[in-house]
Amino acid sequence: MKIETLAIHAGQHPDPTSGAVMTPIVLSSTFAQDGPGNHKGYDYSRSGNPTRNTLEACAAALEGARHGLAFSSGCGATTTILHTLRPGDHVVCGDDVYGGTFRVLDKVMKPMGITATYVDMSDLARTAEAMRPETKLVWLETPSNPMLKIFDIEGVCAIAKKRGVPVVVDNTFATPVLQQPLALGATAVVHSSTKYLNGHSDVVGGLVMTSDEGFAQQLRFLQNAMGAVPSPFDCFLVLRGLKTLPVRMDRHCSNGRHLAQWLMSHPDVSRVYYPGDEQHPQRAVVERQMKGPGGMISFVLKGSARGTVADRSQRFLSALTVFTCAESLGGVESLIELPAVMTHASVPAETRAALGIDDGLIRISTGIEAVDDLVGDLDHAFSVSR
Ligand code: P1T
Repeated sequence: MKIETLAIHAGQHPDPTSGAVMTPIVLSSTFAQDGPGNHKGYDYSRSGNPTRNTLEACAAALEGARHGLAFSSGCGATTTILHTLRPGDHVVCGDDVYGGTFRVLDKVMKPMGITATYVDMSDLARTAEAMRPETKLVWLETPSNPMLKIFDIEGVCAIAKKRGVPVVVDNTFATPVLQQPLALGATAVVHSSTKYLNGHSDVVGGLVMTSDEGFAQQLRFLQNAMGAVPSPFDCFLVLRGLKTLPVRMDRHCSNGRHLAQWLMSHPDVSRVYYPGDEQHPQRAVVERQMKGPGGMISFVLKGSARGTVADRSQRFLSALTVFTCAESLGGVESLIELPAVMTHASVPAETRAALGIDDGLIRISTGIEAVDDLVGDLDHAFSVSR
């Protein structure tokens, strides 16, 4: 079945007791046992819950995976995966990742003896050079947050596979509608389901999908042992959001394309980072591995006589009324932020500078509103911020 159908039906059947078409929210923390150890497949909701299992099955189907595991946040999913590692192990990580992913590697895992090397994976030779005998995990985001770099998933997986190292791809920005990392050789896919998968900015959640039996078993153990599980209510909301994911992604892509083209030709913009840009340095990879460019755009304003570019960016964001200045992305509403001050403040200033995350860099999550209203809002902010 195609992804539009799977998003609505995978893992879902009318409830056998009532015929309810929509998956019931099973809030019970515990489940009756006919006798000790004799139960209907559920004993305690941290270990397993019917609403969560339905979400996990649907999400797995969308990524073409055998297993799905739901977590209380994207960071909870990331942290749980990183706990498959042991002191002395090493991670090769894409150089441009969500600030919270960098933070957990640098501030939580490093003191536990798990180190990471950050590498621009658009250079596959440098990626191969970063691998060490003790490398036990490769981690990448593509498109990356917030510079929208594109990495060749198949190329990175080939390097890792030669050494028997698993590859985890954070597919939050692309979603399975636009990119399917498991089919390109990745061991597992991780999502902040807070973003496009839920799509309505009313849940914090994470998901991991994999077809690797050993990895799935390890994660299932850690999901229960570490306990970063989502509530059944949140699982229901993400499941509901998934039903419209393919339709929403179409609109995120078309609105994003329109805004990016408008920004690229705007005299007040000095630089646009956008996977759909025909001049994107990884254009060939975008065409090969993505079905569409997504709705994320980063850009830099030109300065004005009133101060630095960063000052102008602050004025620009404050002048918007349809866009909301907020962290996060992937919701139906358009959001805008300054990564250096907001989502990527935990990345050291010199690393940010090396990556191009200038203090004035602006990141847009294009929503699904009427695109003319979005253009009008930006146009007004350009004028008043000059
Ligand atoms: O926020 P949480 O659900 O814990 O997910 C973390 C996370 C993981 N991976 C990517 C690519 C992400 O973008 C995020 C969260 N990002 C934001 C909150 C943001 O505004 O970029």
